[in-house]
Parts: sequence; C-alpha cells; structure tokens
Amino acid sequence: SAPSLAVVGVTGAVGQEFLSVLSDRDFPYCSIKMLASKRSAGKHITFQGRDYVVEELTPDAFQGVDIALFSAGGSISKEFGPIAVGKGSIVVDNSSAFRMDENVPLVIPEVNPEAMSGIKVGKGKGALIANPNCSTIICLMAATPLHQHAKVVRMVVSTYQAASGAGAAAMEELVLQTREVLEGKPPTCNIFNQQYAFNLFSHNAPVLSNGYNEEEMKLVNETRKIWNNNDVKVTATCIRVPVMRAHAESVNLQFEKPLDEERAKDILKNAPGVVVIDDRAANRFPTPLEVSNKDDVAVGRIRRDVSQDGDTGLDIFVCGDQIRKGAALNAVQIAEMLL
Ligand code: 2RA
Repeated sequence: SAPSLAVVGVTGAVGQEFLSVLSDRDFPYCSIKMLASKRSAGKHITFQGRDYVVEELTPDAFQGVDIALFSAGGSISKEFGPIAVGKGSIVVDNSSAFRMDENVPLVIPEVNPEAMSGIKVGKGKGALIANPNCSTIICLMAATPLHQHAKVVRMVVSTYQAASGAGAAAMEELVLQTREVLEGKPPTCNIFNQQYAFNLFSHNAPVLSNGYNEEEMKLVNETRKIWNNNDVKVTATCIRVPVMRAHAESVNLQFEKPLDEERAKDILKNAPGVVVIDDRAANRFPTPLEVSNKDDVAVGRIRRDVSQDGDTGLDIFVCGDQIRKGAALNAVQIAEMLL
C-alpha cells in the first residue's frame, strides 16, 4: 500500500519544492503531514487540490509516518531525525547533520544507489538517508559518469552559487537590492553582510582553520564518501553569485586512464539526469537560467585540459537547479527507491 508521508520544513523553499516534485512525479501516498515550526503552524497549504493545515513539528507527529522528508536545517534534523527513525520512519534528510556519519548512506540515485540498498518502506524499521549538498550533487551528476570510465584521481571545482542556497529570504533580498541599487538607494543587507546585487563574494559559509569554508569542505568530503574513495584529490572554491536558483560549476578532472573529449561527450550524452549543451560555433553553453526549474543538470565546455599530457585531463562546465536536483528532486528520487 502507498506510504504515509511527512514533509518537515514544508514552508521553506526546499519544502515547497518537495511538494512540487512529489506532485510532478505522482509519488504515491496514503496520507501526508505538513510539518514546520510553531511559528508556521496553522498556515494553510493546498496540495493536489486538497487543503492542509501546517502542524507544529513534535515527536508525536511521526507516529505512523513511513517516509519523512526533512529540510529544516541541521539542528532540527539532529533533534527530530533520530526521533522519527525511532518511530519507524525512514528519514531523507536534506541537511548536513548526518551526511558524514559512517552509518548513514549519502545518496545520489543516479550515482551511488547501492549505498542505500536494502532500505525499504514497510519493514517496520526506521532509517536515515542523507541528501548530499546541492553543489556536490550538481558536480557529481556530471563528474561520476566520467569517473566510472577513466577513474578521476584529482578534481578541482569552482562554484558560482545561487541565492536559493541561502534560502527564500536571500532570493527576496537579491531582488530588493537589485531594485534599490538601480534606484540609487543603499542596498538592504540583512541576509549577507555585504552588497549582493551586481557583486559576487566568497561563499557565506564559515571559514575553517585550513582556510577553506564549510561549503568547500562539503564538496571535498562528500565526493570521497559518495565515490567510496578516500584517495581522490579534491579541492574547491565556492563563490556566491547574484543568480536566483541554479548553481554553476567549473570542474577540472584529472584521470588515471586516458579519456578524450569526444568520448567524454558521448558518455555525458548518455548519462542519466544530464543534458549536454556544447555548441562551440554558437558559443552556446549551460546557463543558470536555462536549467532553472528543470530536473536535468546541463554540461558543456567539454574540452581536453591543455595543461595535461595526452588525454588525462578534461575541463567541463556544469549548471543545475539548486532547489530541484540540488535538493528536493534528489530527495524524492531517494524516496522512490524506498518503495
Ligand atoms: C548553499 N549549499 O548553496 C548551500 C545550501 N545548502 O548555500
């Protein structure tokens, strides 16, 4: 029978996208609970033509819930994820709280489905599965098919990350600031501590003692876990750019075995969840606007790395919707594998 669902953080940008994706993919369910903070409790949500009242997130809310999709921040996941699992729910957590826990599968369904094999609804046992960080998902959707053919030994990533990664309020602030700046007014800086419109800056995540910020170390650590390979060398620089909801990433790959650019393009053209946009003559390549609100990750600028000998190096450019494939779609695809 169809599972009972709960969406935790339902009023947030990703929470709302959970509902869109569940509906778009006609995900089967016998019931669905809309859960959020006390502040949002009582709000009405229409989903698939029915009216739902948002309920306050409490331990009892998970009674009888088969699958709980979480996107309410790390502290909520840390507090309520284990409670939900204890009540027999399977939690798909979009926060970073449990991603690096060795007992928690970190899953991109097109990339490493085997990591969650055996976890199914209806066994009466709870479980927790972690959704990778959006910049990791978008990068690895393109890098993994190539890795599977020629074994990546080193990956260098530069990201150009959208406002949506910092939440709906950041998206609203970008619009507000753009209008203010065009009107010659001082920009309103509540979310970020500096002007965002017509600007870009190092990602707002805390900077660690090694000089990397948390977003960059997520890419490094999550890639190694998802590829189950602690030897692969990864480095990253994450930048916040004034774009609404799709991340862009420049990725340089060094392979153990030769992989020429034509073969690489063929591999990517046949990769699940990936579309190739690579028209050199027209200078037409992936853009955030083109992938926004879409499921697929777009790849282009596929070219041999001229700094490497032979065909052991490749540069690509990847764009993907941060809220959709970067978060909600990936989580719902994980949920589909539980059925
Ligand atoms: C960001 N990846 O884009 C983070 C949010 N999950 O800021």
